[in-house]
Order: sequence, then structure tokens, then C-alpha cells
Amino acid sequence: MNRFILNTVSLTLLCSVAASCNGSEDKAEKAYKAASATFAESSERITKPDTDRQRDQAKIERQNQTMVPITQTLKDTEAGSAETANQPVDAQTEKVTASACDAPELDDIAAVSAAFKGPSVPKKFPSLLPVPVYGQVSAGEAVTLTPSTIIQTQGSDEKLILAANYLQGTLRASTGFSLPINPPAADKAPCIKLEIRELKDGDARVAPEGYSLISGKNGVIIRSPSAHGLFNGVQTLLQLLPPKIYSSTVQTTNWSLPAVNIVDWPRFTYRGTMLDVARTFFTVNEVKRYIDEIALLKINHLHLHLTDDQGWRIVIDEYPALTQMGASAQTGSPSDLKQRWFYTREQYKDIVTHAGSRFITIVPEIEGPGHATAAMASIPGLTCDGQKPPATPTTDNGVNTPIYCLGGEANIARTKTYLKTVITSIAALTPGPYIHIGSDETSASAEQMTIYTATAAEAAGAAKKTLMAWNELAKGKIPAGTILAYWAPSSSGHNLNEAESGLKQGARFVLSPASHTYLDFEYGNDPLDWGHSWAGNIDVKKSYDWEPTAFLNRNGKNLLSETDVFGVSSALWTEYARSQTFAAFSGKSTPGFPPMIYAEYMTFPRLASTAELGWSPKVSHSWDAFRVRLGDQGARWEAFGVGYFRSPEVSWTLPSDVFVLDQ
Ligand code: TNX
Repeated sequence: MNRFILNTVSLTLLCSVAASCNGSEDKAEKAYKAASATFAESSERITKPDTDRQRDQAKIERQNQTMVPITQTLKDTEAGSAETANQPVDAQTEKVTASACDAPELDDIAAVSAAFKGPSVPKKFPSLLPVPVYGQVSAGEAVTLTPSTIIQTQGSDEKLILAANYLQGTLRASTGFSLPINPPAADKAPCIKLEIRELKDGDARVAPEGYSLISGKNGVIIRSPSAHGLFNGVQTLLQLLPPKIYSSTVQTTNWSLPAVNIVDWPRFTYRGTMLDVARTFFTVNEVKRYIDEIALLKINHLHLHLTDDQGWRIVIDEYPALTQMGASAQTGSPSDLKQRWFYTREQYKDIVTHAGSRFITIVPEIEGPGHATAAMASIPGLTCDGQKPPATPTTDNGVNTPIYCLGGEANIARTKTYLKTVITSIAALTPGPYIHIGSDETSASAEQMTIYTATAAEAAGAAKKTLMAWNELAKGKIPAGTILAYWAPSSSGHNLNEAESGLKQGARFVLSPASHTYLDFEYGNDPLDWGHSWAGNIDVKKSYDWEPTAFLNRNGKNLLSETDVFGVSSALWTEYARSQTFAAFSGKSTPGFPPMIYAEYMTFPRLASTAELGWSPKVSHSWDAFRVRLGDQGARWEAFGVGYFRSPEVSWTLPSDVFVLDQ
């Protein structure tokens, strides 16, 4: 039974698991206490078992077994270790000299030059999401994967093996085929080859993430100048196969894919989404699972909102109070200081490594100078002299206005030490190039914001990181190259001034307007009505139908050119991610739901819109075409086990073996 086809059966199940279903505060509070009693005094949360959750957990564990940890993989590769029965990595030093992948029909030269003449995908083409730049059905025969199919790699890039392992692990789980990587015998067919190779010499659009994919009766070749491009090609390959390919258990079907030529590269560099683990905590396994889900859409950044008024979620060795005190609450939790919700440094690294194996960069956000009650309750010196520090993190769902002290010599010194320490500490754990420093919704003056930015920039610069922040940062001075995430729902007022100031100072922009990209907003056409609606509802069409370069304009003139837009991002804020807080703060009655159910339901399908806006050429933008392809994506999510809202705006194509309930 699919988890997200919500009906009375699943509602009863959910209600019995997590919380009250009638929305009364009293019952919600009791339900919360019952649920939180099962939370260990550590960062790993254990919720009451329920069948769906156990199944998910089992799935994560199975996947983790199938996917080989990178460190082990790289070590094995370096050592050139031989294949053993228990070792899913078949990486060997011995190279295949010739194989089915050398067949002449698997040549991409014509397709690459056609693609560079302009985007083109025929109307009748396999359903891909995001839609590629160029696609052509070729005259050749389809290819069918068999138990003797092999994976071959060629070229050098230290991350090539990650793409190959991911391909092997995913295909192996559902086909049951062994799919050795670079086995000594060359006569096995068909083959899937991942090859590091230039497509169009030095072309800046293709180099970081572009790829070509050619399939024909002998196999499939994916070529790219980078391992990341190969991984993107692998995601396309999965979408060309039957949806059951996403299953974590062995399935029987005809694993064939059509003969096609695809050449593809992203429109924007940054295609991201944000997960707020401060308002509601998500366990390491939940975050990893979310990473696996977003990777299917070629999303390449996960921004983790690690701190806010309601919680601080990462260990900073120099300030143990940040997790002793700062991690003692979540939105809506009673602040009885009995629980702690945070990631140890090892756990954070584990998340970063897992993300890396899916070519996703983690962008950690340390909020300030506002939205920082949890930090100020933990470190009393952050408030100005004479100001009473907050006693605990806040547990309501509002915004707390006090900001770090950014005035007076002694006070500034304390704030500066704290900021530099925290940024240096998080930078040391983060291989990605960005540190996000918040800056939204504060009472900070331009001068105070400038002090805040300069201090953070010094620490980030020393760690060779680029600053990222919400648009409000540009009310003060910012370093050139700063990445501003524009979140305001409109293009007017002080937010527009900030965008203009940012532009003048050399910022690059990630468009994340609340009105179109926020995943915590009500769909407006679903029966559950979960989420905020402070800037309106966001149905799927609204999440898709906007243009990043046209969002910011003054008197009808667009502010941003194509190159000013660094990318697009969605955001899942989580004040409402637990049923009891949703019921208590929204006043709406709701069935109980665990946070991960909320996260998936609110994220999918809307994240697909952001993914396509970020990836596909502007000229390919079409709601009518998108909604058909989105309908086909449903079957893939079903097979993967991703919960999603089956919006009535879309005709969902379902696999015949999915159990559909009356709605
Ligand atoms: C605004 S957007 C916020 C968040 C809230 C969100 C709720 C932004 C940068 N700040 O603190 O969680 O709205 O939709």
C-alpha cells in the first residue's frame, strides 16, 4: 500500500502513531509528551514504531548496505582489490580492452553538434524530468539489461568510482544482476560505460555537469568531462528504464530502454533545496534518505538550516552549551531540558559524505544576527550589557527579534569571537565552498549588518569559503561574489532595495521566492491543508510557472540577467512538521504524522518544479508538457517509496501493481 494515498486507513494508522487527530491543544500536548518520551538523550531520535516507519528504516538500511561507503570504495580502488562475494564494489585495476560499448552506433559526435545548435526534444520522447537540452530517438534497437550486463569506466576523475558505485548499487537492488565494474573478461554484453571525456572542448556550460547519453542494442555510453556529469547521466538512464528500477527489492520485468541520443547540461549552477532541521529535528538517516530523494531530480545543493530561535543542532567543541542548552527544544516542544536534538560532528560529516556520494553539496547555515535565541540562551555574552539573555530557546513558531550585540567595544568583541569560532568550526567539517550566515528578519541596522558580515567574511575567507545569506545581508556592505538567496515573496520595498544593493556590490543570486518555491506552504488544493499560507498557497502550477530572471524588477525592468542568476532553491521550513505543532499553531485539526511524512508530502511534487526551472533551457519551459512528464514521475516515486501529494492538477501514470485507494 502506498503511504501517501491518504484515506481513512492510513489516517487511522497515522493518528494512532504520533498524535491527536482532533487538534485540541490538550490532546496534542499529551501526544507530544508520549512521542517525545521515546526520544533518546542524544541526537538520534527514535519514534514509536509503526509499520510504515519500520519499512522505511529497513529500506534505508538495505540501501546503505547496497551502497558502499565512499571511503571504503576509494580505498578498494586505490588498492586494486579483487572482487569478493560480499563486496559490492567490483572496482578493479584491470581494464576492459574492448567490449560491446565500443560499438560504432554508440557515437555521440552528431548529437553533440546538433545540441549546440539549440535545444530540441521531439514531442514523442521518453518522459524525462527535468527535460534535457537535446534528445533524439535513434533508429537502432532498444537495449535490454541482462544478468551478464557489465559496467565499464574510462578516464580519470577521482569521483568516477562514486558514479559507478551509485549506478551499480541502484541497478543491483532492483534487477538482482551483479553488474561488475570493469571485469577482466571483455566479451560480456550489453554494457553500460561511464566515460570521462570532453563533449565540446572547454565549453563552460558543459564542463561541470553536462553529459551525453547514447543507447543502442549493445549498450549505453554516458560521457562527460566530469564525474558529476556522469552521475547526472546516470539519473537520466534510470528514468529511461521501467519505474521499478527504483525499487529496493528485486523485481522481475523486461529491463529495456529505448535507443536514444541525449545531450544535456544545466541552465543554472545552483539547483538547491533547504531543510530546516532547527525547528524540527531530522535524524541522520532521515536526512540521508531526503538526500537520496532529491538527487533523483538532479538537485545539487542541500542547504541545512542548522540554527534558529528554537534550536541549535551542531556540536561546536568550543561552546558545549550550544548543544547542551541550545539543542534542548524544537518548535512546540515543552522546554523541560530533558531532550537534546543535534548532530555530533561525526554525524554531520556522515551526512556530508553521503551527500557527496550523490554529488550534492551541503550548505550549512548558521543563523544570525537574529533568529538566534537558541545561541543567545546558550552564550549569555552574546547579548548587550544590561540586556537579560533569554533563558531558553523559544518554543513558539514566531520570530524573536533580539539580535547578537553588535554595538559597544566589549560586546562586539564577544560576538566577534563567537562568530569566528563557529564559522571556523563548521567550515572545517564542510568540504563545499559555501557557508550560509542567515541575516533574515532582523532589527539590525545597515551598520550592524556590516559589522556582522565583515566578521563572518574574515572567518569564512580564512577557511576559503564563500558567504551565502538571505537578501537582507545586502542592506549593509557585502563582499563581491557573495551569494544572496532572495526569499521575499515580492519584488518590492526594502527587499528589492537589498537586491539592488547586492547587485551593485557584485553578488550572485539564488532565487528562492517564498511565493513560488516554499515547500512549507499549503498546496491549496489538497484535503490536508498542511502548512503556512502567509504569502498565499502554492499549487504545483504556481511552483512551476515563474521565470527566475524576471522575478526581480523595478518599474517593469528586470534586474537580473541570465548570468546574475546563480540558481534556484526551494525551502522546507518546519515549524509545522509535526502534527501536534501544526494543530496547536494553525488551529486546524489534522491527522497525526511523523516529520518525514510531512517533509516528503510537502516536497514532492513541488521540488520537481524548482529542479526543472534550474536545469532545463528557458525555451523548453511549458506547464502543459511538464505536467505530463510529472505524471510519469509518480510511478518512479512509488517504486522508490517516496511520499508525494498526488495533486489533482496532474494525471498520474501509475504502475499497474500500485494499490490505489479511493480518495
Ligand atoms: C520566513 S524565509 C522565514 C522562516 C520561516 C518561514 C515560514 C526566511 C528567510 N525566514 O524563518 O520559517 O518564513 O514560512
